[in-house]
Amino acid sequence: MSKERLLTGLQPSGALTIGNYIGGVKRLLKYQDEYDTFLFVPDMHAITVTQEPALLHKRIKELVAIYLAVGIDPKKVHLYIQSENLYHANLSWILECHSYFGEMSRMHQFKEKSKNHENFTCGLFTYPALMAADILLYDAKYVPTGADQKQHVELARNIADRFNSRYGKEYFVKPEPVIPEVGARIRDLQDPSKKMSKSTDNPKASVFMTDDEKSIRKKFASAVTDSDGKISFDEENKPGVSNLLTLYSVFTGLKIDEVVAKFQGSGYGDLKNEVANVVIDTMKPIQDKYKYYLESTEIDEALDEGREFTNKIAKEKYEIIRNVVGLGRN
Ligand code: ATP
Ligand code: LTN
Repeated sequence: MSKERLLTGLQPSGALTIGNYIGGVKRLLKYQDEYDTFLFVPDMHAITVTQEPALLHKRIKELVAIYLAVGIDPKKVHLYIQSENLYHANLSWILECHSYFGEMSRMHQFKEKSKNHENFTCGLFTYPALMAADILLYDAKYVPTGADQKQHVELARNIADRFNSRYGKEYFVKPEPVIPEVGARIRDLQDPSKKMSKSTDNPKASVFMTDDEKSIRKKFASAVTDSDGKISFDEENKPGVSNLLTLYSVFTGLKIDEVVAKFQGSGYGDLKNEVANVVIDTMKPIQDKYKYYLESTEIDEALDEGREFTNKIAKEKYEIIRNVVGLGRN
């Protein structure tokens, strides 16, 4: 039996944090064996806000190198760049013409991102139609994302439904968002009331997958804790210490209770040091591979293959949809 399709993309908006690793990238390793997996770099989404062109090119490549370094196998996964497939933008236009101003205006991300700016782009507003095109072009059934993207996947589902009923056939598969169960949410090291995020302004707040040993140690050493001095897991009253315990747990596979027991009688300094050790031990081999891939031709080979493969599928789908809505000659 053929595998079901799963599709996702991570924006090349900055280096990935260990939060992204735990909550996003690591999951992909499991998916690549279970599903027909499409993994792409949504670079066209990135330019909805201003980007420095040279830096964007660099980040696209770095993101693909990270994927390969953690063990994404391009023999199993279709790995490609959104802008190298013109059908995404073409289908996006047709979908824009099948979505409503009202529903787009209700997207939380747009409301959030446009709130503090006088000048935001039209692309920022129509972004969910492009995201719907990314998904619907490939008949993807499952779309793993962070909770903040759930609404966009639901919109894609609604657009698919509307399109199918308007034209009287299942032209598009209705996608389902796959949101991780309340798993480990890694917190900001300087303000543990927030989640650790790649687009932080405070360099001490996030540990990046590519940080060297010295900076990982420094960041954990200066992580905000509390003045109680006792190691226990209490996310509400001791968010900083609980975050460190969570990190130790996810990086070693030990249960939280076991971690708490292990550190009974230790000080915060020991805990920070040990967390730094397990993070460094996990990241070191990934970083070595990352450096290797950045210099190798394997990135281009994987992306060329992904581009050829996905262009064929996307073209077929796009031609059907173009014809169905009455564009061009039939
Ligand atoms: P940005 O700062 O650009 O908004 P982000 O670091 O908050 O990015 P996203 O791009 O929103 O991350 O999410 C990418 C993936 O990483 C998602 O699957 C999300 O669930 C996961 N993720 C992000 N931050 C964390 C975190 N702190 N802990 C666990 N998982 C996370
Ligand atoms: N909007 C997503 C990135 C993204 C995506 C997609 C994810 C663009 N197109 C299609 C899943 C499926 C984000 O900002 N994380």
